[in-house]
Amino acid sequence: MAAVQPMVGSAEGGVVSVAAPSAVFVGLGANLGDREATLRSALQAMAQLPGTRVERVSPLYGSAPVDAGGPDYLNAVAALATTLTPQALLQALQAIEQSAGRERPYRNAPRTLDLDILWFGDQVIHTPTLTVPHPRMAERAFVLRPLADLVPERVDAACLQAVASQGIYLLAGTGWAEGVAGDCF
Ligand code: A4P
Ligand code: MG
Repeated sequence: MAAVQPMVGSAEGGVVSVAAPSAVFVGLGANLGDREATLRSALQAMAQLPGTRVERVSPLYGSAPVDAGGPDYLNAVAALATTLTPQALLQALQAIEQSAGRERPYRNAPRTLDLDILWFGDQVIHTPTLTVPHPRMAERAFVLRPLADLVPERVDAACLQAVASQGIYLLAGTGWAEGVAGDCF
């Protein structure tokens, strides 16, 4: 039987935190503004969330827009450990997107910052506001490549091969996020 975890309530009465941290992978993307500075600020903001550590950050990639227009993206993936619940983390990530000036004129519009929850521990979530694993991650080199840098054993070689034709290029090793993540690299 699964252990029952102590929970912490929010001012609104919802559960926002549990005792044991979950391993979470967050996809970061930006194709407007000072993209690298925005991604670094986002990592710093994630590291300051309650009960949250940024454990590792992937290398930084440039990528041509997939199913979208506009300038090339910068993309990366961060591995977090957090005691926040999935919904509380989603809300916190959306607040970080907003503070980076995110606008949503239409689906897949160019954006200053996009933060997507890829995996949240081994949870499978289907709510009106949150789907985990992220439903489009397996189709996207800009997610799979940096994810494979962090956890190669969890990214299927055939899936990587299937997206190999998508335009993606390495821009910087893990040093681009120096000072934000823990000491894993
Ligand atoms: N939502 C549901 N599940 C999740 C989740 N796992 N993580 C909901 C985050 N949000 C999730 O997202 C719309 C709604 O999805 C949210 O309100 C949340 O409740 P959004 O970021 O506001 O809008 P969006 O951009 O239209 O959706 P999304 O899911 O971010 O788009 P995609 O599918 O991720 O595509 N090409 C390159 N090269 N690099 C990119 O980063 N990104 C996209 C965005 C398209 N093409 C790209 C890139
Ligand atoms: Mg998003």
